[in-house]
Amino acid sequence: MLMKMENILSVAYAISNADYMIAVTGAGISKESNVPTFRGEDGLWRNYDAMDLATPDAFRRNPALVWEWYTWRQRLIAECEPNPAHFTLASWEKRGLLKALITQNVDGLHIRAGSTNVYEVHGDIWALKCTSCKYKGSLSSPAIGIPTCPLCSNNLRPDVVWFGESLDRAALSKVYNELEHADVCLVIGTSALVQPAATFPLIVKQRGGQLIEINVEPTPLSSIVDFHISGKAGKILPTLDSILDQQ
Ligand code: BV8
Ligand code: ZN
Repeated sequence: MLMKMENILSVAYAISNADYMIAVTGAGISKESNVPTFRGEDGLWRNYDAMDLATPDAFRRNPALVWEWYTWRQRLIAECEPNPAHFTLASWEKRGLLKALITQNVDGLHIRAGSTNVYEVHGDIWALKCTSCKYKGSLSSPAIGIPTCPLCSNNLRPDVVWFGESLDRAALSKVYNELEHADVCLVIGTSALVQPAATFPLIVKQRGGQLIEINVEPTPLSSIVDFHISGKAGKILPTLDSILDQQ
């Protein structure tokens, strides 16, 4: 994995001189924690495409199947640990280097790594909400079958954002507020294909901010970022951290 030294040194310089650095992350940052991504082989479960299962229609048609998929992911995530990429971002937040973390991941690994100012824009796989009343709850272990509402006995669903569903308005306005403040935005492990999250880095760029992309492959964003570091987040972020320590 060739990391052009001058490239990573200039990225370290941009990070250490940032006034308000934020990060936008996707499934790729949890790949080294063995959480499957949504692309290619990873994105398949029993030959069902994740995009087909993560929809209100799929749940209406077959709630048991959708819950089987979420239970499978919960079991997997329960066995996973945050990796050095998650821990580096958490330590940068503690050192005041990283102001906010916007993630598309529902695995909760950023929070388990110690990050606090985290916006889980697509929800949390352990959170629950009722399909008919206002009940909200959370699971401490993987679901068994279809959980039912303790208030109205209707089916509960994972409190995540499915395709075709809008993101939480209140959370979204806080996210836009962070994007408007940022002068540096790390874009880590996302294919930048799912809206509106894929637009978040563009808002920083349009306001004159710098974009630093970390990904094992190019994405639709790679043509507009200021720096693209090709490689695994779990290797690159600790390397950047050690360079920052030497400065
Ligand atoms: C909405 C929660 C209003 C559930 C998720 C046509 C045009 C534009 C938009 C649309 C359109 N038609 C429909 C839409 C809207 C749709 C959309 O964007 N569809 C896409 C597919 C075109 N968006 C929505 O529906 C959103 N709501 O828009 O509401 C509205 C409503 C109706 C119609 C119009 C508008 C809601 C989207 C949220 C859906 N929920 N997750 C769950 O998880 O169960 S999305 C889910 O998939 C993830 O949260 C994430 O967002 C996305 C996957 O993307 P990534 O995280 O980037 O992961 P991916 O696997 O794709 O890529 C991994 C990357 O990591 C790769 O680049 C890889 O190279 C890299 N990588 C791998 N290993 C490493 C690495 N990088 C670094 N290190 C490594 N080791
Ligand atoms: Zn209910």
